[in-house]
Amino acid sequence: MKIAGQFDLAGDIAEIKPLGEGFINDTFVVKTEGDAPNYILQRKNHVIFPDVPGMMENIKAVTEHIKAKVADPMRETLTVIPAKDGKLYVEEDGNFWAVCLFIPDTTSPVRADTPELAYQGGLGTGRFQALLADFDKPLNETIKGFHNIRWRFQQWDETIAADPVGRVAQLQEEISWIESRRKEMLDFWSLVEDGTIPMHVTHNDTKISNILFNKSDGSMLCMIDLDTVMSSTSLNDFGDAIRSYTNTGAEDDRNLDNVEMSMEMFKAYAEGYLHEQKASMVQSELDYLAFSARYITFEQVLRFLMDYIDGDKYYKTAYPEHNLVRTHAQYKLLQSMERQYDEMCRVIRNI
Ligand code: ADP
Ligand code: GN1
Ligand code: MG
Repeated sequence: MKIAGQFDLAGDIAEIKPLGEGFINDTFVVKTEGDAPNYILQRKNHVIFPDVPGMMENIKAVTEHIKAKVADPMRETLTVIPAKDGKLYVEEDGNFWAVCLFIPDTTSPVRADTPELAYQGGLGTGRFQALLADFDKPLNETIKGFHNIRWRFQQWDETIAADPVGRVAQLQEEISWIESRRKEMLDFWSLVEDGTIPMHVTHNDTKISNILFNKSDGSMLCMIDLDTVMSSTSLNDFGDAIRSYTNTGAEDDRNLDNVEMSMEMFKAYAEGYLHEQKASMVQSELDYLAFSARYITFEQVLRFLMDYIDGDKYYKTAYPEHNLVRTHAQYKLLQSMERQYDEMCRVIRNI
């Protein structure tokens, strides 16, 4: 209440309730009295995002850019609500808080149950990138080297060497999953570094719970969770979405038999994404589109395992082995992608 009251809200606060299952921030819905709009209040994790003011500037700039182009600017992108002092955040006791408008009559599913939903998700990501294709202001790098596997390997090497909670010895098999793919992943990233694969403004966290769909007809509406909007390769957005939308199990499934990459969902998502993006992509992007799913899923295996080795400091966990369970489930998904890779490439070529 004390925090929410410092933002420029229309209407009096009726209640504040926790929401969502993000791994990083703490999210609340602020309900107001009467006809006033509701709001989303978030405590931004400033350990993970060291420059929250810079991050909020990014979000403001990107959403303003989108608003100028869409038919329904209050629903098709987030609306940042400033504090009463005009800042885009409130800092209190070392924590950073931000508010945006709650967009009603939407759903944010945690898994894709139908190809129609996957298709809509692909449209959503593709459209988001298309709307930002001409965004030309510099963006702050909110997390250093976020999808840069060379940087991730540097962190990885340091974490393995430090072994702060003594878990490395028991994880030799899992560590070999990472090491055996080091070269192919770095080779891919070299193409981004040398400019063969171009940079764009990208979302960087395109899992299904980071997009809102219209409740009425299931159509895509709005990309949310814009904390990681930065300059990167647009392949990462495709790859991360495929990691999420095509998984027949949960990201942290204990039953690995549940986890496979669904080719049906892959095809549907790719059709949606390419519907928006095909015309503006260069050949190198098309060539590596299917690979990007393996790249990001590999990166996710590395990040979950690295956090487990590091003593679970990054991701919120629900139980002590959670990051290891996530590692195994995402590795199963990666293997499923590797097995079906030729077919994934064929699907992309056919579209
Ligand atoms: P986190 O960074 O913790 O993942 P998100 O920004 O993704 O936080 O928000 C968590 C959840 O809250 C989303 O998955 C969605 O269900 C809901 N949500 C977030 N922003 C809005 C919004 N503007 N309108 C409606 N629901 C939202
Ligand atoms: C985190 O914040 P959230 O829950 O949407 C993470 C992503 C991971 C994802 C795995 C800033 O996303 O990179 O892919 O968990 N976000 C950050 O579910 O690290
Ligand atoms: Mg989220």
